[in-house]
Amino acid sequence: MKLYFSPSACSLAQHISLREAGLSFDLEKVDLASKKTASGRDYWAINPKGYVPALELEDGSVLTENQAISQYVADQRPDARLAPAYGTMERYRLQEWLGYVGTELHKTIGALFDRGLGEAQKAAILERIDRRLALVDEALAGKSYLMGSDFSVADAYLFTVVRWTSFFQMELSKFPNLSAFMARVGERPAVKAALEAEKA
Ligand SMILES: N[C@@H](CCC(=O)N[C@@H](CS)C(=O)NCC(=O)O)C(=O)O
Repeated sequence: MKLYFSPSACSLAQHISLREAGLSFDLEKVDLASKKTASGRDYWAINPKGYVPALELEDGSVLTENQAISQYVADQRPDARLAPAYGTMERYRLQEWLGYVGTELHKTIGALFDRGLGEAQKAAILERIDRRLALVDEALAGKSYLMGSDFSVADAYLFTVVRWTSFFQMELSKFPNLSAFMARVGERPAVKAALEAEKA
């Protein structure tokens, strides 16, 4: 398997999950501006969507979309307990979180990277992010992770997109459970290894 990634982008979530699952995989960096991979290939030809993450499977086919790749990775190693079993109510709960992180957080926090934003637009986005994060903070009360005591692929995704708030000097201390979650996840060996590898 090969993960196409860009440092600190949302592909960090699947990078973390691959390490948490103990799977063997290759990494290839993508320059999102030029759409070229580190080995000089045209990224459009690998993923016609042009964005990361993309996971090249053993048969050469390519799987895209954060939520699909995260669940694919988790299902390769059920013993790692990164996702509850298919068909259980708990699995739908995980998908509920993946959907929330993907559509309500990833795309809202990610919008701040747009340099063309006016002050009013930025303030409206920041207010929306605050409301979305407050819900996560409440949900994490008394829990180590979104699903309870087991770290899941949804946690890897949440950690990845909430980490971007530091690029915008957003204060997370008003969300004590979320702040503790970020520190807890940041201490996981697989997370440290993924961050280190993306820096290299
Ligand atoms: N719907 C996609 C969105 C992925 C996405 O937003 N990727 C960003 C990085 S976090 C990207 O590669 N952006 C560059 C671009 O769209 O050209 C998913 O969930 O996987």
